[in-house]
Amino acid sequence: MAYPFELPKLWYDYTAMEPHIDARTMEIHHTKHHQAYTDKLNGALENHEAFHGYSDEQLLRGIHGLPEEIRTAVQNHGGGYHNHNLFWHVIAPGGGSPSQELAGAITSAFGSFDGFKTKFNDAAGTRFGSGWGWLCVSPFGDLHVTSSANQDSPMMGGSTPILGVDVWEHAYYLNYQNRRPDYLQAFWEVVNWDEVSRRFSACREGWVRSLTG
Ligand code: MN3
Repeated sequence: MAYPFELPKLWYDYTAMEPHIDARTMEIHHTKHHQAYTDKLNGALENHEAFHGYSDEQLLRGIHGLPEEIRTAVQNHGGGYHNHNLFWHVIAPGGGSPSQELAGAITSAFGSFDGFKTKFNDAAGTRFGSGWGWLCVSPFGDLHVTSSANQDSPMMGGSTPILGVDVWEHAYYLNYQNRRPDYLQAFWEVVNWDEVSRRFSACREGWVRSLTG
């Protein structure tokens, strides 16, 4: 995907994640919030044709090389565009479980699967204000958990996110109000482990490819 960026279609209904994520939240999140990031990213790039051939991933990885007048807009709206693409892919009705390869890497990085979940929930739960919690693969192939502010992408720092949870209030407020920990608990019920495992394999194999498609 490159300029002009388009709002991706979801392969499931807005009701698909209920009761964990309610349909109204899904619909507003996709059609209003994600659409706004898409439109604003396009707006920022409109008069910068030199960057029209680059994917959102390439723009974020190269953020420090962008002209100053569009750098912040691409960081915010390109990040928002990319992060939400990832989010829609890494959730699915029914959940599933990690591949053997990913499960082994999680155990070796965090001691146990529960240890990983605790660390991820802590990172996402304690992110002050708006942001994201992440499971990332470093350029050297190892897993780590982190969080980011606003729509900042771990790709700006060279890591590749393979699982992300949106902790902006727009992601959970209608159903959970201020109870972010309850939302984070419910999130585990809809993690699309097949997709997270696929992304992990792709990183491990060093594929140069867009992870948004
Ligand atoms: Mn969001």
